[in-house]
Amino acid sequence: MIDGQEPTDPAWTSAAGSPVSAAARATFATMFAELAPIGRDPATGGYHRFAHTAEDSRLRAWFAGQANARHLDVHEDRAGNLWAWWGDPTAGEAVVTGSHLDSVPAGGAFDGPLGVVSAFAAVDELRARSVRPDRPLAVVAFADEEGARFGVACAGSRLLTGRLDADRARGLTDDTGITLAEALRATGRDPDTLGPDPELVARIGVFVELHVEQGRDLIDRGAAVGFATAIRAHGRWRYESIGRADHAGTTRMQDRTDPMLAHAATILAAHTAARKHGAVATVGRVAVEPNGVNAIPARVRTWLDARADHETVVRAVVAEVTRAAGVEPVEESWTPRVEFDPRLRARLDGVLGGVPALATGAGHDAGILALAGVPAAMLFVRNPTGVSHAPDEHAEPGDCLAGLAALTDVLAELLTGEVLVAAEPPA
Ligand code: HGY
Ligand code: MN
Ligand code: MN
Repeated sequence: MIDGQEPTDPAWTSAAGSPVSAAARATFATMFAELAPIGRDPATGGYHRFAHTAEDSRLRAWFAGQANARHLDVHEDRAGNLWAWWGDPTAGEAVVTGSHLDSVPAGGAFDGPLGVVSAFAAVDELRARSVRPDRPLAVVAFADEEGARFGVACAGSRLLTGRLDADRARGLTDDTGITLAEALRATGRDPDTLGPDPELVARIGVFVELHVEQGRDLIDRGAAVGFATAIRAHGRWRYESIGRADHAGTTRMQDRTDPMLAHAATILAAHTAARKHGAVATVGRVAVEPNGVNAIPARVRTWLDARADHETVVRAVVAEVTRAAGVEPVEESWTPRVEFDPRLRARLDGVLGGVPALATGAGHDAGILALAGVPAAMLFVRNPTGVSHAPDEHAEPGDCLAGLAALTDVLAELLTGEVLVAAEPPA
């Protein structure tokens, strides 16, 4: 839910001590108010904004509208990501900022959109401060960051950097059997253009993503804004258990081949192994066929999301779950641990004057770009509920504005400083 989404709401317009201009405060609230109804379920307050759907098309239209209103040149890259350029994109290494607009099922309002809204508002604020960039700036909205429809997290940034093979991507299917290629065609795009764009990636001098915190670190440390130090290793695996479909009432227990038993073992093993290894593991999605109350299932698919500080720990958890499941899983996506560039972090910390630094268990496009060699950084904005990927996800207007001020300060430094990223971190 977004409280105070009205541009006139005092939470946004109160001038006392606000770190950003009145115009930016009003624009920020207006942008969130425009996004609020897109994909929102009035019954739960949750968001359904899946890739390459009608909601996605409305979000893309919104992005283009915001870019045009700021005279930024919009283009969609070969991976479906949206870019809005301030300055000539070929005039030197670009400073890029943004996030994503898609959501998980029944997702929160801030995961993704906060970074894109803040990026557009930061352009306004930079202009209000008469900052004259020495290099191009781009606002980006990465496609399909959550992988909620086609199963691969950060699909847009993985395609862009070549971490997701275009042929594999075209064949990914959603739970109705529609392929990504078909979904792209249905929204007027050509799936044959999908693929990496190394020339575009090479032009990114630095990427900074602002994101709502997905946890309680900043609450507990009493800070509105923080820095990311690392993203923990994480992946997704799909287990398929095959049974023999039959009648629930006439099939003796000793005669059954019920795949639900393997499914249950998978879940219990995930919880046991995660606690044992100090990891986290989640089974949040199941597909049962034919999914009838009075029919023994023919097939059960179980998706495992497992994460830990290091890859070896994640692999140990998955190995134990696999033993319990009795079947080898398909690895749908894998992201090794990412340590964000310490040189960049040291430089930006100098700008922000020492905000808390925290590792995260949430994956982000900034992590995928960092894995591709792009100097990347993340700013987090306090989430008073600590909840994410659910309607209770929240950020207070004052903290959103503190995040906007921090992002603006960081971008001003990167746009006008001599060197994008210092050769060595300061002593
Ligand atoms: O799943 C994640 O960690 C991210 O929100 N995509
Ligand atoms: Mn997310
Ligand atoms: Mn996100």
